[in-house]
Amino acid sequence: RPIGVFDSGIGGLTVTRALMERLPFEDIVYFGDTARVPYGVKSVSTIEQFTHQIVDFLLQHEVKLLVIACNTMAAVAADSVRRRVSVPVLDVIDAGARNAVATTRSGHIGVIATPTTVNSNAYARGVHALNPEARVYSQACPLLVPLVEEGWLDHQVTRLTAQEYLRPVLAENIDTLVLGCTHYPLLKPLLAQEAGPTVRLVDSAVSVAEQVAGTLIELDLANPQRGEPNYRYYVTDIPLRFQTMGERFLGRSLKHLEMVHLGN
Ligand code: DGN
Repeated sequence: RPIGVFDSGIGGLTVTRALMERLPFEDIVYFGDTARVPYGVKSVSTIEQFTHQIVDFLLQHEVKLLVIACNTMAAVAADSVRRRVSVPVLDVIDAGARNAVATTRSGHIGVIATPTTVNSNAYARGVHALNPEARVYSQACPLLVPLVEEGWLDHQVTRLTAQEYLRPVLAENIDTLVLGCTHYPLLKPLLAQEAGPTVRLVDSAVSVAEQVAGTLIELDLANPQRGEPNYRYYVTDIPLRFQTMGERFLGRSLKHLEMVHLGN
């Protein structure tokens, strides 16, 4: 049975990529709600309703485990998804927060994310549940998502923007910086340079892939076959842009892409 991965749009493909690299024999079904992205500006009840529709769709595909790849959905709807389904549900925020606590030495952790994720305080809650002494300094970076989607991954404009956003968190002497948005792994080289050698980056996509690997072993759910895996992608809007941009996010060609309609 496949792993189900979902996101409000295209960004969750960075999580899918991390899963493909960490678990090369697992089948994956990806769902991106491209017709209704961005979720960040919507109310909690709307985001929950959309999320439940996606979860129901993926359960029809008999997924053995769900990964909430979108930080915004994880921040708002992870608990209600866990109450609804019987398969394990892992999410980028829980995984990123755990990894940050394991990584930091000074206890000063920076988090960069979209405004909705920062306002939800979900990373800080996740960190404090594990280490109440830790200090979390969050910074919303609304301009980074469009810059990544434009493909300006090593561009002077992106560098200056990152410098502006990072200045206040770096001033807090952080030793760990959480990339709390699906799009930021593509900026890792630039962010690592701007954060400097004393700051370790925590990639939520890699963190959740590691958690998935552990959970599959723990629950004896790993695919025993060692053949070519099956990857499928479902989106809710015409997938023209998804195809070209998706290959950049995924780092490989994107096949078996289909548009579907979710009920309202
Ligand atoms: N997927 C969203 C996140 O991880 O926060 C970012 C994309 C968006 O805001 N449209």
